Amino acid sequence: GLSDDEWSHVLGIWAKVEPELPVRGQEVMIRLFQVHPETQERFAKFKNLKTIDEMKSSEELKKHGTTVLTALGRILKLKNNHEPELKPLAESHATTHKIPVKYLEFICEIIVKVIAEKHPSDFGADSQAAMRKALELFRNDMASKYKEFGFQG
Ligand code: BLA
Repeated sequence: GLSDDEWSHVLGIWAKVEPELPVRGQEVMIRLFQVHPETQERFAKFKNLKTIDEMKSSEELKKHGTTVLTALGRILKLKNNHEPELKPLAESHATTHKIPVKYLEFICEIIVKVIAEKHPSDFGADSQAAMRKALELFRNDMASKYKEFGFQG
């Protein structure tokens, strides 16, 4: 797990992101689809969006981005005790969506980059390192739950 100090870095920057979750979520999803187009294919409802403009004007995509960052925020706030929140998410992602751990790595990296671009002065090296560590904990625990649900990830 993370130390108290690391968690306070993580939750400190998250408090700055929270007022703007829908727009940051939208940016994260668009960046994910741009950098890793194979991820877009996983979404029946988004795979037909061709241009960045189409992506930007999709209310559904913005809604999904909000869902993603809201769920992530809840998990981060539980710190090292995220298991109850993680379990149903791991189950849907293992059995219904079948999302490889690699894709979780892709989106986590993009989340760090988007926050770093928008909050350069509030997201210094220590905070970035703490956030990466928290996201790694999230991914590792997702990966081990995946296995419990019979998905190799
Ligand atoms: C749906 N993804 C969801 C839902 C939540 C998240 C809460 C709706 C409830 C559910 O189906 O369990 C949460 N998604 C997250 C989180 C992250 C995220 C916390 O991306 C990242 C921090 N899911 C992934 C990745 C992909 C993905 C990397 O984690 C794709 C590359 C796909 N999530 C995905 C899909 C759905 C979903 C396909 C269903 C979308 C729908 O049709 O509504």
